[in-house]
Amino acid sequence: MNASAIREDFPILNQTVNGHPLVYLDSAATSQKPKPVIDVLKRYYETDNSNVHRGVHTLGSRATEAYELAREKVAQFIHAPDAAQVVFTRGTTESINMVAYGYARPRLQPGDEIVLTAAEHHSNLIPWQQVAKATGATLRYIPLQPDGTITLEDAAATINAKTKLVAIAHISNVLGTIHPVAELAKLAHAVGAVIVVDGAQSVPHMPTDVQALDCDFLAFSGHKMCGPTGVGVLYGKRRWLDEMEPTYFGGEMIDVVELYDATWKDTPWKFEGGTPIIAGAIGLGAAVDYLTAIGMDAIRAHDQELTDYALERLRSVPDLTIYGPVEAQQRGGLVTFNLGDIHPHDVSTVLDAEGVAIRAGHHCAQPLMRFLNVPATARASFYLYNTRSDIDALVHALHSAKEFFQHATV
Ligand code: C6P
Repeated sequence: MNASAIREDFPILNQTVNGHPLVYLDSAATSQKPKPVIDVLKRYYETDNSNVHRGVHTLGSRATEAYELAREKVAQFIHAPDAAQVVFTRGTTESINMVAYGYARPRLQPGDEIVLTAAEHHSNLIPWQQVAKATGATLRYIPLQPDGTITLEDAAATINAKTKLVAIAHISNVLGTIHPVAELAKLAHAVGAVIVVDGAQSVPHMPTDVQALDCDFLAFSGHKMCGPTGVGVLYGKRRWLDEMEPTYFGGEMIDVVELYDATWKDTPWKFEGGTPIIAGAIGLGAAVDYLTAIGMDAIRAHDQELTDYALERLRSVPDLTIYGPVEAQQRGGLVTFNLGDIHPHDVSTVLDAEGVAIRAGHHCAQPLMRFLNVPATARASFYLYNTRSDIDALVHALHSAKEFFQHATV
């Protein structure tokens, strides 16, 4: 994979920020968009824009065809058995909430347990807290090791006959930890529970096969995988999607409407009430084409190579604490750290002055910050357009930050 050539596809990267070439290391928050995706969106609005599944005119047919083709592309990308198992949503957060409201709330009751980890993003935590409050179910946490990983022994001890649902990120957005989802699915299924996988950080960065993982639900966002904002996916096993009630009611999702009752369309359209995210889905389809042409294995290998290099180079920065597993093979393409006792927001501000964009804060994972015993961290995250020189720029900027704050405190 030639990241330098790939960079050329991303017009936004070709600019200076504060007098320095932009070094974008915040793809875990949102990725940049390549020209082919931008072009597809532009062409859609210039030539095909119309509502879907309604009009019988030519533009309506074109838009509907493009929208449904995008569903097929996404299904192939994650190896879903059937495109009907791909529901377009606004993103990971909405997808998980749909499972919480449509699957969990009607089924769970007092005595039931929901298993998760303290490393979850708030989007894969708060919906389950709400389910627990509404149903009387209990939340149980698989303990974290000091490096933020979990062990299968602990998972097996936490998942028991009372477990009805396991919810876990495939890759943590803070530590980069890759969780053993396929093994967790086996543990969940052995006790009759379902597993909900938060794929926000994994689907953009590694090959995903929902059948091999045997997950019951998978949630992810288009904007972290070269697609537009405002579109995401809920994949589900056909049986669950068919049994689940829709979350939103109104136009588009109905079959027959009477004065006092109504029936719904089939899966997946019953979940897509109102005018769906047409351009977003088509843009996501283009992103899937783009990533597929490069190859998800190659993207994963590139992430790993950069993470390895970053872990090695960052060790040269005095006073830098790196969180998470030490081996790049155990991580996604990101590194989370703190520089001495300098607040990560200050670190990020100094880095920005050198054109280096990273994220600082609690990363929507406050319980994990408490586990790490820090208020916040800084995070550099990589993607297919990053190169070793981006990491060199990060390391250089961190040395500058260290020097700046040393002088500031004297
Ligand atoms: N994490 C980050 O900078 P949405 O916002 O719905 O597209 O994705 C939510 C989400 C859920 N799970 C995980 C593991 C995530 O990383 C995210 C988004 C961004 O880490 C924004 S907080």
